[in-house]
Amino acid sequence: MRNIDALNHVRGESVYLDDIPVRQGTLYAWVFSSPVAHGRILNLDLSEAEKMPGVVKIFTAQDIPGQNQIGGIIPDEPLLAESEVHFWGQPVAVLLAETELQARLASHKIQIEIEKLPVITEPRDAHKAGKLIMPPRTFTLGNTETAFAGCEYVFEGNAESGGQEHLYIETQGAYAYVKENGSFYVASSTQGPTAVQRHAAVVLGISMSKIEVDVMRLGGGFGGKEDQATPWAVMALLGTALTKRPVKLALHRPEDMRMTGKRHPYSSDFKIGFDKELRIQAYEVTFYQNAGAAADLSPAVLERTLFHCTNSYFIPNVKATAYSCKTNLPPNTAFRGFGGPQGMFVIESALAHAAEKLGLETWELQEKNLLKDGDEFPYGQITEGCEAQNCWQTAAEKYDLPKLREEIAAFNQQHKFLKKGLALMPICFGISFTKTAMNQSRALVHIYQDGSVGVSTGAVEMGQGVNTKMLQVAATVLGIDPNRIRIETTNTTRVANTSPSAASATADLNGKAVQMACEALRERLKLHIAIQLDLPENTPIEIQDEQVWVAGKTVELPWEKLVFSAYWSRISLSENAHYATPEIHFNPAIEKGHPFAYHVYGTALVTATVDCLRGTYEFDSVKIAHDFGSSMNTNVDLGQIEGGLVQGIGWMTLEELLFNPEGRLLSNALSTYKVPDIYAVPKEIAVHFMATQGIKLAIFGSKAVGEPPLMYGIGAYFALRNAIKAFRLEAVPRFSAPMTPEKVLLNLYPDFGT
Ligand code: LUZ
Ligand code: MOS
Repeated sequence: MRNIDALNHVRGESVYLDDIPVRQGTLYAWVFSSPVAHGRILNLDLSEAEKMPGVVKIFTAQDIPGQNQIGGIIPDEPLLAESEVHFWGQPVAVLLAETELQARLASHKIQIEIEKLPVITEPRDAHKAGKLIMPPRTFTLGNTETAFAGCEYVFEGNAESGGQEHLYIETQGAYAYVKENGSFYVASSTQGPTAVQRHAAVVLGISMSKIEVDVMRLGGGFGGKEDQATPWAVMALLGTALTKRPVKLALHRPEDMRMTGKRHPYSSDFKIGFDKELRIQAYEVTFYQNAGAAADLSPAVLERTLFHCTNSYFIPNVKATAYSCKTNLPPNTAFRGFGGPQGMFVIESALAHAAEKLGLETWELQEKNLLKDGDEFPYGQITEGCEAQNCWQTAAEKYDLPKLREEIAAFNQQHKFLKKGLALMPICFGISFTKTAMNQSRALVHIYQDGSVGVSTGAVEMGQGVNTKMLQVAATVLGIDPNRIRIETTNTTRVANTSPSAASATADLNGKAVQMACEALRERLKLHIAIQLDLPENTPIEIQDEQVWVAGKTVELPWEKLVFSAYWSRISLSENAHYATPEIHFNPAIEKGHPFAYHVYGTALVTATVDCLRGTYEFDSVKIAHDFGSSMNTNVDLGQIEGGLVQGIGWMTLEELLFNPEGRLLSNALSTYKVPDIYAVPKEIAVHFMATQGIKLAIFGSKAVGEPPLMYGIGAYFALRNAIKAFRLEAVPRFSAPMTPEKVLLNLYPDFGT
């Protein structure tokens, strides 16, 4: 089935936040933010700004009627700065004016006096200074100390990975107005409508029932709107509460890039030990996470780094420790993979490092240590339905790995200044929110009198195609034409207490709820048929292709007639279902449990060509064998693989966030922050759909697909590294991502300029 938004998107008819027609009297907001990364506010003078044309109101922390608090996991983050600022771009005041330009011009007249305080931008510096978001966490399996003592080979090193700007095409934004009687409406570009509702209630000092959050669709989220859509929606609501006028707040790109958090940069140390047969016996790793100036989702991201620190390998003795370090950067947040990719980059670096020392190819170590059924993860879950070796072997065979290696060797023989590199990248990603309680969902399904259907869930459509999947579930279970079904906006008055659309789990969680609601309606309609037709008990009844089948024969009762007759018999045609993922649990006191419903596996073969005079490179091909379970929509799923892969390649190779020592973002526009464009996309992307075991906790056996493919991008880093080494045998590039063309060049010619 084609993505239901496809035609609307290409016609430009899909409605995003900025397409919502504004009401009469709407005010436009502009956010005034801190011009330094750390300091004490000595004086804030709004008087000149207030006199500017069109300005209606400027509000600060002092105008907040409830609590000035938007922290999610830890209450450590004010909506608006009070006496101190902790990052460059931290919101301090919000200007409301008749036009956005007027609000923006007035913001230049705000006078702020700040006493500067020392700025920390690096996580290890924060760690040294004792600035931690929370106490460190450690996952252990077996005993690394005794295991290392018995190892034949032990290697140590470190690895760094950079942050990543989400660069959703639609920037953060919200539109709020008063309904009546002290209650409010807000349209928000958020992945987490309930997060907006909850924090707005706290800040406004009213109950959640007085705030309706509505989400049509997002122009991308990638985790950047899981938690960080909240402040902008709350500011719009606060502006509305203070002026009684509608307020629109939509960030411009430079403001969005400056004020919002990104993927967490990590700095890590590793130690890895092997036995004679090159099986990994022990692995110790310490992660220093750059959390930024407040907790945001960092504790959960840190946890997922620990969960995925061994990627798709079995390691019997593991000790993994992670520090969430408080720095003066915007609070870093969820980003596709949610700390998992950062953990995987380190184990892949450790394997590449070991291979280099042993004079082997990395893939020899990777292949030997892949997970299999019955293996234990460091967090206690036992591997079931493991596809790690299956994906690896399928990729190697289907794409003829030996031939690929020969071709690359031959190419490298023939070319002096062009060198190719190959890397294999296996992945293993756990599906479920690691916070067990968040794995719940609801759906509300109405069948209208004419046989058409409206479906509401907690799922937010952000371009990932979840609405298409929800529609497929409803159409399949009800046995009707998809054209009869409308997927409604995500709205807190229809579906309450939503978990954010995140963790790759949105289709599973909400799809299960849609399935349950539709099954209940279907059974009710069948009972109605049995009564109407006076059928003997246990007569098989089916509703398929909009027809009723009794004991295998159609009866003259098309869907529309059936629905109307049920309605006329006063049967409820609405159903609300609740789903909570069974089987999962986790005990953080001992860091053990069964946190994931299942795992997704895959293997990618990544080939790059480096121009060894210029340091530039291209990705020739990425060939993937991916574990989809039984994919319910191969178009949508292929789109997720391609998009995730390219986003991962961007993170690992092109996208470089630069902050100066004062904590100011230098790469604050697309002229200085490079995201993959069409030329950066691999020339060939091949995806082999592995029809693997249809996991029952996946919707219709179709495995979650959002985040896992991003981690194939890690292979791009190692493919480049191998190409560099093909040019200069003795090169030992540091494990430091992104591998930008500049860094490639420096690795090719380390003595240049000295
Ligand atoms: N968000 C979250 C996530 O709150 N918990 C998670 O485990 C998670 N995993 C991936 C992406 N977002
Ligand atoms: Mo996400 S990183 O699943 O919001």
